[in-house]
Amino acid sequence: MKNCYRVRGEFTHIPKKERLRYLQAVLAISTQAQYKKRYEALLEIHRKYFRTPIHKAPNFLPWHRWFLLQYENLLREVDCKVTVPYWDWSLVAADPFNSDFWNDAYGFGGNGIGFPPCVRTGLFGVLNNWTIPYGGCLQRNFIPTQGVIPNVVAVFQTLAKNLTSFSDFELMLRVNLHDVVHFAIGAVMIGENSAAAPEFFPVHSFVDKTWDEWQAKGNLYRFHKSYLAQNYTMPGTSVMSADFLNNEALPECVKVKYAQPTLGNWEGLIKDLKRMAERNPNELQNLPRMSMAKINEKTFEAFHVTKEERQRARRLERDIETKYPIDKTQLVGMEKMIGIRAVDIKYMMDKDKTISV
Ligand SMILES: [Cu+2]
Repeated sequence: MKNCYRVRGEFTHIPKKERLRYLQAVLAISTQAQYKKRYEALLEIHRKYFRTPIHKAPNFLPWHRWFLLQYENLLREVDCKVTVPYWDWSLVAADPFNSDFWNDAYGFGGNGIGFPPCVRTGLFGVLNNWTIPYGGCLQRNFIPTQGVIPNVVAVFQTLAKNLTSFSDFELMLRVNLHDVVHFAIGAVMIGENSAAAPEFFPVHSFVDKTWDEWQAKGNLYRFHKSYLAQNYTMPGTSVMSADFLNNEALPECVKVKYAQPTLGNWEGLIKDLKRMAERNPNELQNLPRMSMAKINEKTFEAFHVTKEERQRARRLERDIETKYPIDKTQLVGMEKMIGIRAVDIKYMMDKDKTISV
């Protein structure tokens, strides 16, 4: 069993049967007596330590990797084949709330309705009698969808940060990407009780995947010195950051691997974009696409982002924005979700080839 990986797939691209197995396991741990206490105790750790370094640079990434694993372990007591799938919101950045992720039957259910904005339908809705610790109904308050979520270019530009820019990489992933997505989903996802929202875990699984990809650039990336230098256990845990740097060798012989989604026609285009981001990230400012909304000041407040970090996040925000915004009416098919025209990517790649020849 030593070489068995826990493979985490992209939620909207894994078979419906697997999606259901995952959701059923989540329902089981959150409602059945033999798991519920431990489930709630786990969520409580996140709530209790919300304002500590677990949401700041020193511990954010390894702490949440640990947290994901504890949740996954509990799910696997219900169903030993389950892993925590990730939601790659960047692939649906232009219209995130029309993603199949929010499907009532095979997903996490939709937006909240009324005041308070209770989710009504789906497995975690009022109509299914699902509740959260401390909160009654699960609440969501999707903010209007015009290009609000970090897109693939933003993710690739984050990944393109090199070793010496670790602190920018970490800040972009934590604030410009992660905090913004929490805020866009709204309500429960904004506060201390956010882990009570079932979408919290697929959202964090993607954050972890992104870190994992950055770490794959080399051992100095994977075993970053800022984590190795810590000589304390992370808040609410008995482990250190250094124990959670390598998904290939987590404590208790666990190995985690993230599977890429199959994207058909878009697969090549996305790979091209990623290559370009690696080679010449600034060039991507010239790629026309739907522009991202500016980070809402309330997002900074909700996650207690420091003044210095806010200024840096604003600077980084400009780097990942396009000089040539387009609107949705110019897009067709999958472009409407991803927020970029296929023809523009092709044009940019051709130009890039001519220059590098
Ligand atoms: Cu989070």
